[in-house]
Amino acid sequence: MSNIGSFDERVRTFDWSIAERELEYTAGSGINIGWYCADRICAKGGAQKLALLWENAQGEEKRFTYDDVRVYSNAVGAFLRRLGVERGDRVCLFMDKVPELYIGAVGVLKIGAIAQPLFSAFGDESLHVRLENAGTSVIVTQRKHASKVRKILDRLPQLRHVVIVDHDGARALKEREVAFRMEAERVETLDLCPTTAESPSLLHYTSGTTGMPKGVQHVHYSLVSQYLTAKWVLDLTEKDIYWCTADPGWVTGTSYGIIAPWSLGVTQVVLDAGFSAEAWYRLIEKYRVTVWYSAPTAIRSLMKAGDELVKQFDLSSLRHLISVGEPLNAEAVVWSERVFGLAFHDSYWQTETGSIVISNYPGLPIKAGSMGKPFPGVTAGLLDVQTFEPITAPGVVGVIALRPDWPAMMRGYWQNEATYQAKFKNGWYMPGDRARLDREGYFWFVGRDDDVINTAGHLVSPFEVESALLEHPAVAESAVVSKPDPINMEVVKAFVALKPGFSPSDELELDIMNFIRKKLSPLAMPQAIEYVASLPKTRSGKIMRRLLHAKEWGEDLGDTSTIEND
Ligand code: 6R9
Repeated sequence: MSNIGSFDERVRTFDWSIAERELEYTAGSGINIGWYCADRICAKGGAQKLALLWENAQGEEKRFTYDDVRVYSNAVGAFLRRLGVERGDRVCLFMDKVPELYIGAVGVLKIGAIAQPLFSAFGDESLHVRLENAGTSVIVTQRKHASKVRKILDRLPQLRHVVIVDHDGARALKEREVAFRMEAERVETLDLCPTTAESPSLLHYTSGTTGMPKGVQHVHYSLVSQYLTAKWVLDLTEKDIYWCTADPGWVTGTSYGIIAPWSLGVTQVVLDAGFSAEAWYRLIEKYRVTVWYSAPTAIRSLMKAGDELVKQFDLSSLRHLISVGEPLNAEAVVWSERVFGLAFHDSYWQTETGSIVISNYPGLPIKAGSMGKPFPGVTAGLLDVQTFEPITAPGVVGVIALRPDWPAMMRGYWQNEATYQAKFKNGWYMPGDRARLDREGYFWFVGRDDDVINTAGHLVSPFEVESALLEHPAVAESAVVSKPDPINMEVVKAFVALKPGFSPSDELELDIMNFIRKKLSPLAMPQAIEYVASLPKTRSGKIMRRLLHAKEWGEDLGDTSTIEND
């Protein structure tokens, strides 16, 4: 079935020029992801092929051919240029999974601007921090999200325009707002920005342990990795109907939800709706989805919905399943094999790596619970957690380390060189995760090497939640840790000490939860709040999150000798 041939053979003969040749790219020439995702496919005879099969929760449907993607991305590019957007400017895409988000990203890239996708459920504070940090000059959004932008406009003097893609014209536009209808005109030609390999393409914000979210800077050359990993790991071919369930607010939704499928000329399906097991199976049945890229939380939710539901649908079109974002538990692999007749293949990577770096290859035996092996052309190993010396013995836990030499590796954190440099040691890049290696070179994920919370595959910074909690009138101090959860793997839990004059109550708990949901996002909202008189701190005054975390997970508390107030 597969594109990839023998894995061992691929490793022996690997060279990134394999992808460059297929993309007809030669070093030093121009490369523009936007052009590759639309114009090139049309030029190769794919103009009438379907690029996007879209539907939403209300049952509205839309179809776009590659020629539609080409002309409408031209329209977006031309419109932004008229607004004064120039090469290198940051354009934020803040929308639900509407066609304007996918095609808009292609348009932004065509004019050499930097696409900054942000998850549409972000609240005003999450949005503000990221727009301010990036110095974003234009935000493209929908009516339903515009109020969040209005709230922070005063604090964002550099944000020149708020483009609304579904303005009905009936209501008055507010300050800095402009209306734009992507499908109003087929714009046949657009001067493509002559970007080259190292020209910036996307800026994706991701959460870290300390400090505010970091903007991960990618370049147009990332295409080379995204194209080849999609071909070999996702096993995408021209005949496939592909469904990537990720939102382009996160990296999976851009690398493998826009760039990879469209540069390969594949037809993809997008469902702009919340999760429902029934709706998901119906979508697969209706569009005859063949390749499905999803995430462990979704798989666990499907498991919970039961085997009987699966039987009500004809899912026989499916031929390859891949998962990303969190540890894929062995039970989920065994379950998918039983109900779909296909095992989910794990893939491991992150915002910073831009493309898959470790995975279960098609054709390579799956060890349920393992992430698989490094992609050919990616050198991965483990380093001792203390000395950073390479570990070769099987079974020993170490930090994952990668030689940063594949095309999609980030080029930096936006205006944060120190944090970027701190991710490297002796020529290795450390993604911040721990794993074990077995005798056959398979990687087994152990956990994060930091305090970042992975809830339903989305990274949440405890620091960001703690900072937001402090803005609540009742909160004196707080500590945020993860708490185990059967579906989402982890959820956010907050320990809160109240200011004098406030007393614990269920009402206050709800109020605090909602406060965070609105300010940050539903993902960052604590699912549990525990009131405490004070928080455990080190003698130097640092909150001991580690201790609270260990309690939540029923782990050994370790060395507590530095605690001030037991
Ligand atoms: C693509 C994406 C990255 C972090 C990563 C790790 C966790 C991702 C995983 C996995 C276990 C897998 N992660 N894939 N953990 N097994 N297959 O998810 O990017 O949002 O940046 O998250 O997610 O901790 O470092 P991002």
